[in-house]
Amino acid sequence: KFAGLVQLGDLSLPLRADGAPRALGDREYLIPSGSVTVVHPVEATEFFRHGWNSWSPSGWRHVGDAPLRIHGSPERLLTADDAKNDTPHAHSGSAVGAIALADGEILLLGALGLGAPRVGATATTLWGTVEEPDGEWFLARGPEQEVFTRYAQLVAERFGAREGRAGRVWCSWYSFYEHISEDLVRRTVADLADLPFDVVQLDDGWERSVGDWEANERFPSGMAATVRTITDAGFRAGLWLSPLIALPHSDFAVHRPDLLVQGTDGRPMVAGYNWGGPYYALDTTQEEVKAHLRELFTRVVGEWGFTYLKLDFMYAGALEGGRSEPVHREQAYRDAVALIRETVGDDVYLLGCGVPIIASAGVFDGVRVGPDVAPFWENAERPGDPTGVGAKNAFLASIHRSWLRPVFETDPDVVYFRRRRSLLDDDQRRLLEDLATVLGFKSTSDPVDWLADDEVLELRDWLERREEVAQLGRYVFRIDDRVVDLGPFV
Ligand code: 9PG
Repeated sequence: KFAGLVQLGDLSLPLRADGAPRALGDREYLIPSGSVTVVHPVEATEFFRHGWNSWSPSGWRHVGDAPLRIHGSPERLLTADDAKNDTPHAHSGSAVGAIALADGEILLLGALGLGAPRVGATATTLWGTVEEPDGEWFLARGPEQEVFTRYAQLVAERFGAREGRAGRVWCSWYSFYEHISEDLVRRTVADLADLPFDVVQLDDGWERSVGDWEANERFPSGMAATVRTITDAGFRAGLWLSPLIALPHSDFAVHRPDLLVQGTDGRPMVAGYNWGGPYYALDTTQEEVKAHLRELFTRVVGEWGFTYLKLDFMYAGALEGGRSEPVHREQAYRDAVALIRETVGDDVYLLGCGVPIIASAGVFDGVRVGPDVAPFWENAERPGDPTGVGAKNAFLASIHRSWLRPVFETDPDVVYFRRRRSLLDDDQRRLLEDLATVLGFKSTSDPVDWLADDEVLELRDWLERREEVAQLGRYVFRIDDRVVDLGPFV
């Protein structure tokens, strides 16, 4: 155990930890994993809260205000954040947190390990805990962007960072939702053919059931034929799957409930809610499940020919529950993704969605860093849910994760160019465009025949541009010669 002072530049702060801190530089320390408390020098200030999975809320809050979290719905909390470590009356988040100091600098505590690390703050302390010790803590003080970037670089060093680049992606979800078919894909792809997209990605709607990853009746020619439709037009073929979950009525869950993570009641554990009900998680520590995942991904990549995969609802593989092997939940998750990566090889682009963020470093090429966008700004039916679909929530979460760019490509979700079938005004459309430019991931779902001529031009121009982006402040960026202040939208 350690109790003493750490020197961070001209600040001398009391620290209690499970082991002695080791100075990295003038204003940086590595501290053994475990419990950490550091007394910070400002009374009332802001705390940076980092959400556990892709959809979880991230952002700055005044310590005197109510904590940033999902309130009022245990179902939403289970699906879109780390329900096990929720602190209804205290500020806390996953893996990393920071305090804004009076001089404009920050004090950051970030985990360089798994074990569901948690970071929180009170008016006088910044604290860290873990469910299971792994790796180390990074404690640093300095200018905001510099310190976040330094943390991201250390995460990349510890977990690895991949080279995969998505390029420009067309995704079926935010126009057609589940109503896709091979005919619709054929027509849509034909219209996209002279636009500079790299990937055409089919989203949810092709499969027999979540859990049963075979083509449904709307894809009678099979998935290999649909891949040919896409690749013949000159695009990489992408596919959505949520391989670690199964719906209760799926053949998988009905026939092999023993392969699911078990609840304390001796039934499969509910891992979250979507598609109008609960879903279960596969117990990825079982040999039969590993064999199932190898077979699935060999088929999707080797037989069907997809080279870009959006793997969704992956956090379900990182929940606490009854597994056959006693491995920590975040390690079980990472092992499962590593097995998928090993099966598909290095050249397949893996986009993680609904993934635990830090545990996905080094295994995913890209990661969704916010909740779903929608063609409207706010969802009035879901007040108090910062993970509710909508452009505002997607923007707020994503912009507070742009610092993750050294770790993987950061996907803020699609940009809308269409004015029809959308309630977004021109400023909001432009905001999503700039957000995607700043985060470095360009995608849209607009079918060409939903776009007016000037909207097609705007889309083409944006896809073709290779902007220079520089960050000038927390929400201020320079995109080529234009200074863009996103602050007014926060
Ligand atoms: C397909 C969709 C799209 C989308 C994904 C994901 O928090 N939630 O309950 C929640 C549910 C669904 C959801 C996101 C969050 O959508 O993000 O892009 O692929 O699945 O079903």
